[in-house]
Amino acid sequence: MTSLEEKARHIRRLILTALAEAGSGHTGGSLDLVDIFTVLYFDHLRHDPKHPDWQGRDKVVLSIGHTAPVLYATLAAAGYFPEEEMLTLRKLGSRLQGHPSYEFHLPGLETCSGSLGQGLGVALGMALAAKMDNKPNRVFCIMGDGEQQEGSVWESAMAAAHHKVDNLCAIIDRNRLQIDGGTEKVMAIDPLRDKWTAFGWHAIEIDGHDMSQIKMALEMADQEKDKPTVIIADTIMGKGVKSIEDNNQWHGKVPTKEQLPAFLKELS
Ligand SMILES: Cc1ncc(C[n+]2csc(CCOP(=O)(O)OP(=O)(O)O)c2C)c(N)n1
Ligand SMILES: [Mg+2]
Repeated sequence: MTSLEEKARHIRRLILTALAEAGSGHTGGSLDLVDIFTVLYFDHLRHDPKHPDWQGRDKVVLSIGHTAPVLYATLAAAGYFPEEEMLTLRKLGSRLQGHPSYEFHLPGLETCSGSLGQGLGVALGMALAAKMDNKPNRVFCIMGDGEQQEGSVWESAMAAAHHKVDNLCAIIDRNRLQIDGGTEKVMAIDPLRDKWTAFGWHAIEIDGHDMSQIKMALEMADQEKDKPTVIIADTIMGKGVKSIEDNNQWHGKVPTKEQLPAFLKELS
């Protein structure tokens, strides 16, 4: 059986290849979320890639829609659609738009996203609806750390705690970078854990590249009663390719076709 680490390497390769082919997109955040997505889709979620509309499924809302390649590559690797389709990323009419678009009916995609600050409200609506119907579905919302500067995040956070939406789990990609540089320099978001706790959430901090910590945090979130959970995952932007790691220049830059072979070799 392929290990989760091998899966993650494969997903990173799919992402880099698709982005180099597209010639534009967001490499840094897509790569740094791979370990989290691998654990989610290959170890944790209740889902069935052959039946994407199965009513009992857990749902993932990618609030940072610019990191769409990690969602697409993971869905493809899980069997929702052929991996070859990754090469249509960002092409006119493709199901794999630069930011997730529900309009194209991509199997496994739950909603549009890309306008920062909106995903948590959407995920809250899904989670609250499941609770009101007494259904066991859980909803996971992936947010950025720069995204924490959006006021609407905190409106949703307040509402989720008020309604005791314990089937909602937010995961924050704490790579400490956003487009213009360090989050703490652009507009500080620390102490982030204290803020979420003050808003009534169960907050957990982990290393977002340590799969055993990711697994454990997701299990703890499952067990939590009467409170939503936020997992603040410390990550390294561009994780996996040393020469691009921890550099905000790679927020919205892609490998050239000349760079690609060396990057893929690092992940072989
Ligand atoms: C409402 C809104 N404002 C601005 C943007 C443009 N934008 C896209 S990604 C991004 C940076 C977000 O930082 P972070 O959440 O840390 O993502 P990372 O750079 O780590 O991938 C910005 C400003 C947007 N998509 N939506
Ligand atoms: Mg960031």
